[in-house]
Amino acid sequence: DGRTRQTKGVLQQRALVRRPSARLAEGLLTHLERQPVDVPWAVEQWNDYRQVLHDHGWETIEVPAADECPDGVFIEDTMVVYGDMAVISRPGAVERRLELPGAEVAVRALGYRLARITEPGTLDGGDVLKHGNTVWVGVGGRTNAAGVEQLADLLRPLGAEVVPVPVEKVLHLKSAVTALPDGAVLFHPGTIDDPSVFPSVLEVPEPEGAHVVLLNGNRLLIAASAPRTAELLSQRGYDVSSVDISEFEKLEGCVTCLSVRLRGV
Ligand code: CIR
Repeated sequence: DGRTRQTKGVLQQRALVRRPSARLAEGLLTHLERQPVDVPWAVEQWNDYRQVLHDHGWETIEVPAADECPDGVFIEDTMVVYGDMAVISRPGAVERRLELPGAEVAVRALGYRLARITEPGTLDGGDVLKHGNTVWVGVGGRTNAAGVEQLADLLRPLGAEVVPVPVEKVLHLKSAVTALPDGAVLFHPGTIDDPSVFPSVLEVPEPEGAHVVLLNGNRLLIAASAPRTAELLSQRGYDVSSVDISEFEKLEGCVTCLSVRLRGV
């Protein structure tokens, strides 16, 4: 169908990405002090990130750039994709809502059914962690209780169980935790109040190491700022690729939020 494609017998996975805005340096900050951002260097880092996805079998689809949106590169926040449905988010930061139309056009063109988070709900894609049919949603930062309820109502018919997780110390749930292919949730102490909501956890030595992108099989993408976590994961049998995303980290971004991975349905 329109959402998955077979190329030479291999499932073609696709990821949405959005080129950094020339105004990237004006991106929102919540927990960090503003630092100068080198935009040309950010574009190089973004190209390297894209390249790693390509090298691991992902086709990257560029959502039209939104130069008026400094945070547009953090495309993951614009939607939640589950099965054949793309739920267009309603970012908690009003400034970021201009990012939605372009993202919506791109995901609709790939054949996904669309739904939306609506007022009074707010929800950022970065607050949503999926593993199997469990969908953990961070509440308290950019996402509110109404946003979580709406997402639960939309995803329940698809068999998902939505579990709210309080988030206070970090911007998004996925700024604190992500899940390995076996479901173990990576976390760094102090970023999440109650890791016991997750059935299986693995503590990592660096806060930046708690974010990984699952490339395929046992291959992971991690930020270059987390070398000790990369080592730990290698020892556990994962094949780890590191990319330097320093310019995005200055804006509270991480490896997950730079793409929307479409794993097919
Ligand atoms: C923001 O504050 O919205 C951006 N500067 C960073 C968003 C990062 N997104 C994410 O972690 N999912």
